[in-house]
Amino acid sequence: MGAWPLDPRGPVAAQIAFVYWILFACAVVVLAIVTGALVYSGVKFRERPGHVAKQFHGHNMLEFTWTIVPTLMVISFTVLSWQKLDYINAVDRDTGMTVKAIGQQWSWTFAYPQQDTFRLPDGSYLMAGEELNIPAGMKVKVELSAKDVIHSFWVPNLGGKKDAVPGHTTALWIQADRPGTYRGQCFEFCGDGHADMLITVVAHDQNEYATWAKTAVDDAARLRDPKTQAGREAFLTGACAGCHTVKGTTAAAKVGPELTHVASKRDIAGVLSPVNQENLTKWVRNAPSIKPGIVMPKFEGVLTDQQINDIVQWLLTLK
Ligand code: HEC
Ligand SMILES: [Cu+2]
Repeated sequence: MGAWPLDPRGPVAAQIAFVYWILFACAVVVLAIVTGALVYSGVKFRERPGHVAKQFHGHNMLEFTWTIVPTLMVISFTVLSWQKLDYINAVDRDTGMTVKAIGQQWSWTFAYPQQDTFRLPDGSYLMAGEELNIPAGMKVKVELSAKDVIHSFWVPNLGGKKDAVPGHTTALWIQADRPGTYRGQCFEFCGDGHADMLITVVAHDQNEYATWAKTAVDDAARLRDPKTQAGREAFLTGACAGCHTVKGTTAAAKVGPELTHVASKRDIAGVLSPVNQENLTKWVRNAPSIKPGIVMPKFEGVLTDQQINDIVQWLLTLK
């Protein structure tokens, strides 16, 4: 059914769907009884030739019933919700793994635990944008924070939503029953790019998770090679990362195409080939002169020649 809360693929979503269906069923029953009684009385007691509509006031039994029954219903809903909230909010109970999700306009960055599995040769730990990879069947605590404005983390098939607030840490937990890809969305309007602030959770078979982590760490290490560090940093901290995605880094924006494997492409933006140092330099210096009307601005005069060269050297490693 897609990214829909009533198609639960994990325990938190399942509990929420359970409460939803109970409330929904009760609401339908109440609606049927109330409208049924209304229509029945309207027809049965209406004024018509040979029948005068009778007026009467007060009926203790009826009034007692329609006070007590809704009160009991509301109390049971409250008790039920409290119970489920206790389960949903128990982020630290039997947690298998903790990841940090940092929201910024307009993407999420995920920081994996400081464990050997996620350790890069330079001593840092795996961080990546766009995709959160977890083992299936494991309770994963997600610690939320935000860099600029309030965002909200929501992957409907896996769990409830929670705000990510600047200067504050909040947390929720998710768990996927089976391996698969689950889509989510920032759920707090956070500016122009809000609709593109997507979340993808990929759940791997527990036996294959270590293999995924190894590949991700190797890729990240290649991206963080000290020889191309200057270019990588210029790319990630500058304007480029505001428009482009490079998997395995914090660049996860969607305005321009993904550049994860740009060095293996046959051409640049369909107009310049091959993809080599000379053409990439031309492109980054002044893309609009090569492809008029595109959103990507020229960087000639904005970045120094050295910075452009560094960035191009790094792009050339994105095979
Ligand atoms: C305002 C958004 C924006 C910014 C900032 C931006 N780009 Fe782009 N970039 C684009 C768009 C849009 C395209 C696609 C153009 C097309 O194909 O028509 C593109 C295309 C590219 C391509 C070709 C991709 C391909 O698949 O062929 C490269 C390489 C590239 N950009 C590198 C950079 C670098 C390096 C920077 C930073 C110095 C940067 N971009 C900054 C929007 C942007
Ligand atoms: Cu957001």
